[in-house]
Amino acid sequence: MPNELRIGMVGYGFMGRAHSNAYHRVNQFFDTAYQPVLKAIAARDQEKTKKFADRWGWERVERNWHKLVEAADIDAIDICSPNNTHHEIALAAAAAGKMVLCEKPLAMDLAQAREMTRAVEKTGKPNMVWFNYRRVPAISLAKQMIDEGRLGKVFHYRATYLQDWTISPKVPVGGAATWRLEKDVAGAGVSGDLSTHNIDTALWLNGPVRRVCGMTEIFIKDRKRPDGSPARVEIEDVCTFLARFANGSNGTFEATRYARGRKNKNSFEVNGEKGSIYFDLEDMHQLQYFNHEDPTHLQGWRTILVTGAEHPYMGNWWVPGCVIGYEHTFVNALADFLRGLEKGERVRPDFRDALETQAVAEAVLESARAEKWMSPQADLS
Ligand code: SOE
Repeated sequence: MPNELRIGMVGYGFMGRAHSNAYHRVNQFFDTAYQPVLKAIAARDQEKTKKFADRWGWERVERNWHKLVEAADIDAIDICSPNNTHHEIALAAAAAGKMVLCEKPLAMDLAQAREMTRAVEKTGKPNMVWFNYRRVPAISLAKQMIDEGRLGKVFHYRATYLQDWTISPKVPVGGAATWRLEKDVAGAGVSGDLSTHNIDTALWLNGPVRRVCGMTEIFIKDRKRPDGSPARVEIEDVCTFLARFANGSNGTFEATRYARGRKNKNSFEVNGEKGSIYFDLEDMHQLQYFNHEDPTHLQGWRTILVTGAEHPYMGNWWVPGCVIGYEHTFVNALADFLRGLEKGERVRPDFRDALETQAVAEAVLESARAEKWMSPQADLS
């Protein structure tokens, strides 16, 4: 009989759906000693929350997130609401002794991220930040290959996160998905929303970043709110930066919502002494690999179809060749979290890892403002 992990979730948007789906699916595909129970949900609009709860099988709706945090029958608070709510909810949940799971980016800024990390660590309970792309099997395979030494010494790390959904001046500031353009709600622009995904993956694959030099731009400075009133855009549309990693490699990062034709191109290439790898989320079941140790007459980039039982997570899904998708990365992440609970092991990325990511993102913005190199300062002291 599995142990119950009773979840209280805040938010019903894009991530509310992705997480609800993961809570339902995880025990159907992974054997874990813990089983999530979709206990209660709270979000801003009661009517919509009720509809969401019915559709996704949440047992009850609470009037607000405070009620979730206070509830004795909830073990873990999952924060899927917009960025400006993460800090307050995480601190309250930690003070109530709950486990905390939080969507990315962890916080509005580094000061908040530090406080949140201290608070959840004080509870001694597990915590996690949903940087789901680590759980793309091809990205996990990249990590495995790097750890196996297949690339040797790394020289270059090159990441992009390209989208195109804000090019039209008609996209409003504020609203269901467009709160991402509102400074008071999102905290930052693409550096928080997109670069943090690239940074999390890079820190995982290539280790700490020592120095960054950033450049940002706001292409459309005047937009409208959903009610038609004028809104000045205060967060960056594009964020490009150079990075020096502690392992001596050089990195380049580019995130934008103005790359016409690119919908969710989250990609990276790593070039090492012995080989290279390349990944693109728009072809997420593949990993490209160049092995310099192949006989010279056979050398060339090969495409690994990452769908076999020998590949990370894939033994829990379908037969070889049957691909999985975006939503499965959340199921995989949750499976890892539940296994961590079972074994009493740290599951990453946690708040401490997300704090490191936040520190890099903040250093990039400071660097862009000051037009000089900066060092990320994640320290908790
Ligand atoms: C932005 O468009 C967004 O929805 C991000 O917020 C998600 O984190 C990303 O994975 C997909 O794009």
